[in-house]
Amino acid sequence: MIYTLFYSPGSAAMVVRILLDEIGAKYELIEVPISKTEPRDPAHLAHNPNGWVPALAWDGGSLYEAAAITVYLCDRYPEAGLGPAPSDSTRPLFLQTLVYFSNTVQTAFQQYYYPERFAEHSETHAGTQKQACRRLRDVWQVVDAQIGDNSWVLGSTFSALDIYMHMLTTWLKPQAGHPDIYELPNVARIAAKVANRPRVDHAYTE
Ligand SMILES: N[C@@H](CCC(=O)N[C@@H](CS)C(=O)NCC(=O)O)C(=O)O
Repeated sequence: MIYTLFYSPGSAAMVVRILLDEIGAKYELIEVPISKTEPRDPAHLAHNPNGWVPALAWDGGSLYEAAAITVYLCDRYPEAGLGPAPSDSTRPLFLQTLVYFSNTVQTAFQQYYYPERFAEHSETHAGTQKQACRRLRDVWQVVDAQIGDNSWVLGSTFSALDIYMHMLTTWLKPQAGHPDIYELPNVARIAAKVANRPRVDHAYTE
């Protein structure tokens, strides 16, 4: 099977690209425009009507939402060891954290990067972004406390959560008022280990 990944460098599609690499799956990357001003590629819209990346397509199916694709790939390729099986004792924490990343941490980033989706008038956008910075600090603190002294997000086992979290840290802009990763020592420790993985390094430095 060959997957098609609708993709943009540095975006939420990075986790999917890296998971495909870690799995050893065959895929083609289709780089699509995602800026606020550019029209969307119709082939991309056919798989995600929102015009967001990632969208993953294969012969006979497709899926969007980074967290959903993460669960799909982990379950579809259990031999890659990227996520716990449904019967595993760490599965609840895996699902909870993945949904928290997608639903809460990513939403706080969206409020910063797309303030016009959260506040009607342009003169209120700066205030919306300031509020997003506070929210980012709060929600990242929860992640850092959850990790504590653990080696990986899930505890003692590396998983797709570590790759997902590393991707989220690449969106932090301390110069814009986001928390600095060094305020989040447990997050920083794991993100640094993930960044050193050859497939992650390759995807981000290409
Ligand atoms: N909930 C979606 C959000 C994906 C998302 O926001 N992707 C961004 C890039 S990081 C995007 O495509 N932005 C273009 C837009 O929002 O129009 C997911 O997790 O897959």
